[in-house]
Amino acid sequence: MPRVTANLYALFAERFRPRAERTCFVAADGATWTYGDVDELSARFAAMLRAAGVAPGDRVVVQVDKSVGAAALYLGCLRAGAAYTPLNTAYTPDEVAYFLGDAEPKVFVCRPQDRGGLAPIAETAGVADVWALGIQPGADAWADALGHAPDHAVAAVASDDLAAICYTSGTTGRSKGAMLSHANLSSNALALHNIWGFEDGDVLLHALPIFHVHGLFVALHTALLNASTMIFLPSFDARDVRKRLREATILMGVPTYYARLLAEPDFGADDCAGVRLFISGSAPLTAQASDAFFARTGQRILERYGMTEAGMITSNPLDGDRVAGTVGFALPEVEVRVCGDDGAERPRGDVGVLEVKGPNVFQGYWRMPEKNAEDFRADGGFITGDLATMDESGRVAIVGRAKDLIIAGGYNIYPKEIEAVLDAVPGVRESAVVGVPHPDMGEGVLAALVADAAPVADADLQAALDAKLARFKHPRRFAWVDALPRNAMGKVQKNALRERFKAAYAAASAGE
Ligand code: MCA
Ligand code: AMP
Repeated sequence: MPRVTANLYALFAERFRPRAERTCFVAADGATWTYGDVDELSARFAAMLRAAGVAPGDRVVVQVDKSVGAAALYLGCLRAGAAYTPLNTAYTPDEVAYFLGDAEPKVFVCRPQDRGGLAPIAETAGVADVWALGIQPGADAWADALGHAPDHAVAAVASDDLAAICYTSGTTGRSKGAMLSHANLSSNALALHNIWGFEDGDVLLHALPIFHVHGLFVALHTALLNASTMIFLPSFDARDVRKRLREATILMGVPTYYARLLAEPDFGADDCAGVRLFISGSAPLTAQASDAFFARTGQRILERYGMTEAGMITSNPLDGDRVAGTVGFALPEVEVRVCGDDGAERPRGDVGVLEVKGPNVFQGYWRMPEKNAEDFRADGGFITGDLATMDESGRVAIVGRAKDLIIAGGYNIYPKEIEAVLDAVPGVRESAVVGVPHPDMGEGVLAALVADAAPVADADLQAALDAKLARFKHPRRFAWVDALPRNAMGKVQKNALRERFKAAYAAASAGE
């Protein structure tokens, strides 16, 4: 039954409206917006969306730089009941074409500088409206929104109606849209706000991108629920973050953020005096990094684990032991189990695939019934593809991945997608892409290739990648081999490739 109160925006508004005069966003240049300002700006974006014919359930695809306007557009979509569909700004026009064709949005919002190139692509995909939204307050679509009278209505939705579709690449090479409902997002936000002990006066240092779950949901939602001030930086820069830490009480980041803070030789306890909580996730935080941070600052980073399809799943405790190398315990109302391929639970301590069930688990992949049939158990448990152990107390450690996935700087990179591009280059017989240890990004991308005759020039491989895939997915090294190592079943042994090339990759990357 559709209800206004099921709308995630209604939950935020209930929490922050009594504190409307409080500062919501502080931008990098010091400009501020109160909660009242943001409430009104999102109402103007909602009015503009409605005027464009966006109805509840319609998709709005957004590929823009981080700004307060972009955050207000997201909130406007929630108010209008639209399914917000964010895209990484690094995606190429080729990748954007796929997302527009798949999501079939009513409106596509891009950066002003991309509009000329992307508008024809949107037209081909049948998108009715293309808007440009830049970072300049009051310009472009932001100015257009200001020309609309605020429409404070909040769409009535059912709790399982879609609030967002977040694309994640896939092991098959085709990106999948994870459908997240209002209840998925609100249950997760409430749980995190509770277990991380948000309190009055908390200030969040927000340096994450807002096109992924970490920055858009985990960080933004918990702060909105708390009517907290967010120091809203356009991206992560270690020097800026270090400076702004002095005004913050909480920092959320991927392990690369902590590696980069530690790379500042004199970074230490003085920088963190006012911070009560450092949180890490999206990729494994090594015990070494956790210990080094503790030694330098006296603070133990709280590591948590999640994924686009389920938001946050486990977390180390706020009070109690934060154990390096573990991701803690299932969130309240979330059930995790470590299973064999048959779905039967493994004895405690054994390695298996982590499965998750609960109000956080998504509604399935957009228009992919066959994937949904594969990835869900009959009881609603979702098979994460992460390898884990669980001890007697329920504490989980992520020990590997059953899925062929590389995580660099907190971004997921699926080898299959890169192999498909490389295999299509004339002169390449076959390729295998693996992740090898990288000191800054966690993992780095390496491609092993077999030539038809002679190796193809790096520039030709690069040109093929440039045309198709976002820069962060590109292999940083190409290694030509006589043959790919295969097991008896003919499957490429990626572990063998990883072992073979990790030392050479580390040596070549040193000092980069
Ligand atoms: C940039 N580059 C990368 C990455 N980022 N390469 C691999 N992996 C990356 N993540 C490349 C660029 O293509 C460029 O290459 C060069 O590095 C420098 O780019 P630049 O933009 O200057 O990089 P940066 O500003 O130093 O960014 C690195 C970063 C950033 C700070 C680690 O990527 C970041 O903020 N990551 C956060 C990702 C995140 O939010 N993940 C959450 C996903 P070239 O010079 O050759 O062109 S949500 C999730 O995973 C789940 C739900 C969870 O649990 O949270
Ligand atoms: P994404 O698809 O971008 O949401 O990335 C989700 C994946 O990131 C998970 O399936 C894990 O493989 C990985 N991940 C997230 N947090 C952690 C963590 N704390 N430790 C290890 N892996 C993590």
